[in-house]
Amino acid sequence: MSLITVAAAQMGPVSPGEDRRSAVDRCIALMEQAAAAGAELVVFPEAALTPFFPHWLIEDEDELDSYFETAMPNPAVEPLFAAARRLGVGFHLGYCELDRGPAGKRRFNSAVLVDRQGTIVGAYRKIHLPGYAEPRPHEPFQNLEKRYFSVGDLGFRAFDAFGTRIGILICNDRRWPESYRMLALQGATIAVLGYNTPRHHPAFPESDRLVVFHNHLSMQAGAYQNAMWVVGAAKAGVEAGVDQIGGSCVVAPSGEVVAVAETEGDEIVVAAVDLDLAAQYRAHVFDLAANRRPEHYGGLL
Ligand code: ING
Repeated sequence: MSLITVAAAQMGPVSPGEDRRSAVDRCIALMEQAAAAGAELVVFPEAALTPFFPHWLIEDEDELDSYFETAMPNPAVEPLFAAARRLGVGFHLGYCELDRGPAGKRRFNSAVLVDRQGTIVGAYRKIHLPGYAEPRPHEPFQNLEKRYFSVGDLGFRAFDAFGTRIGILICNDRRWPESYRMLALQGATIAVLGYNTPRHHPAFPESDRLVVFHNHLSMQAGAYQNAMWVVGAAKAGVEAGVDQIGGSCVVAPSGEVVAVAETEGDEIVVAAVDLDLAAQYRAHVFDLAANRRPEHYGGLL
């Protein structure tokens, strides 16, 4: 039996004006709870340090930049890395990244995977950016991810960490089967992800009644069809006027939700991840190497 105890660290709203230190202190408190419950890996949400600002139009460049981290770690986040080292707990953190590389100033919706020594062992930049670039003033809130972020340029990758291979996804990625498959083809046994998901879809209100179902359906299907565990952590509750779902969970390779949040606030959701179960499903149901032949798919997949 090869077990890793993981925790999805669901967060309630990060209020506009709540400074990074407050968000980081909440993350540390959740990490301490998770460590006390035996967790070795804690998964924080997408954009864990700020409100999900793509929900409104920001036209001032400096104001927009204020929601981004220019380095990871940095002085505001360092206490979380220090807590990880103190507690011997690794973590995934979603945050918004300002990159000033050779390609100039670029903004990404990003995440890092940090091992139990507090070392960054993996990084990812969100590829499936939902929403739109031009604001829709008639809608009650926006999703301006296509305006604020560049498409991630790091690809889908699995990282050697915690004695296995762990892949990172971010929010909308979890709805696309290709996301999990790209990780599974690289040997990932666990996918970790955070999300900010409104309860209401302004352009498709007919789907609102199914938003919680679709959240778990996406992760359950991804887990089962790729013989992997999926750990999803929500930023939940009414944040800057937008009601976001919780439902943070741990999903087994069987597709079963083995642990799920009960609140819409700060809450840890702990489960023992059995890597042997992923191996069983890979061996007996989804043996990608033996049974998935690209020629079956006309070169399209
Ligand atoms: N949020 C939402 C998500 O994928 C969304 C956007 C909701 C798209 C519902 C489609 C349907 O959960 C982010 N941040 O991607």
